[in-house]
Amino acid sequence: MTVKIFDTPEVQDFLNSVAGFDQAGGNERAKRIMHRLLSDLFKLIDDFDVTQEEYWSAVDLLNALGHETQFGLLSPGLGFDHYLDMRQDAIDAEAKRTGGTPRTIEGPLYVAGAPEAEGFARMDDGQDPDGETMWLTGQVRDLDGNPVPGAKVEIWHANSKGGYSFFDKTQSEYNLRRTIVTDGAGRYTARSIVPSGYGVPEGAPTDQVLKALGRHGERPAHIHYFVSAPGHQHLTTQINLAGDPYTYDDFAFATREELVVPAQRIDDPAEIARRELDGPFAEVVFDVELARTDAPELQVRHARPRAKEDEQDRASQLAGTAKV
Ligand code: MBD
Ligand code: FE
Repeated sequence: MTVKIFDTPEVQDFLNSVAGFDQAGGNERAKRIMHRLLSDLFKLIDDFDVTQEEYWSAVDLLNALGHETQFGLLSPGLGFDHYLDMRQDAIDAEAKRTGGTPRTIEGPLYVAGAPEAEGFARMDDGQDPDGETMWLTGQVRDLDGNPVPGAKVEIWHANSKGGYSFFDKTQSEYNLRRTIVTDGAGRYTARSIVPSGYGVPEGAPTDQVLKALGRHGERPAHIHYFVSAPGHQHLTTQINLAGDPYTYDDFAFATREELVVPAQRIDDPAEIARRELDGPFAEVVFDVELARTDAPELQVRHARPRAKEDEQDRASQLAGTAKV
């Protein structure tokens, strides 16, 4: 087929009308972005001779994604989350904000309001029969190596089946989700279970998209972190456990070399007794370095709709940073 209509005055005028350029109301940025988005898509339809069948199957897929609330899952799969990180890294570099533990994507499975503890928390509810005990610990420091006491370390991860509490209704409330405030030496410690990797549900709309690209929907075993402290830059990151088949083949593109951490199996009875555990365990050590900043908006996570979080929570977080 040789039909090409995109560059005709009719189509260009049509795009201006669709984007509301001839209307007084609305939002200028929304209009400009929509105009660009629709122009790119209209041109694509022309260039690839997209058929009626292809177009309407795409509409159907978008409906299915929305119906199953999977846009937040497809987003990292299509690289948007990592691309935003790459841009944020570049923005930080331009502003001479360098150093510290690297960021990586938040993902779609955070839930606000997890129980808070000082220094130590047990994160698992003891109900996962396949859960291997994990001892997860580390120190939060500034870029000069000084410990940061009182830092907030929010941790969330999957169970032995790769499921997250709240989204997986078989788990108890806030299972494997805790906020730990670092002790006087800047340390945090959690007793939990070793997470398994996550897999996009077979046959789900996100899986259909990935399959069409010849890709899989697997993530390696990983542990999510938000780390914040007054006077320091908020950090969103994750660690990927070494040795997982997907450690370097993550469908969500979250792996960074500095964030690959071994889980070391320990069966020395003295070490078991010292932690008051009942058997061998896997130890994971992850130290975090935070850059200093006086800017309140850099001390809190960016706004985004999150489970159980509302705008008021953010307002009080921002107010909290101004105090110290
Ligand atoms: C996850 O656990 C996750 O962290 C991401 C980014 C996507 C899907 C599942
Ligand atoms: Fe995750």
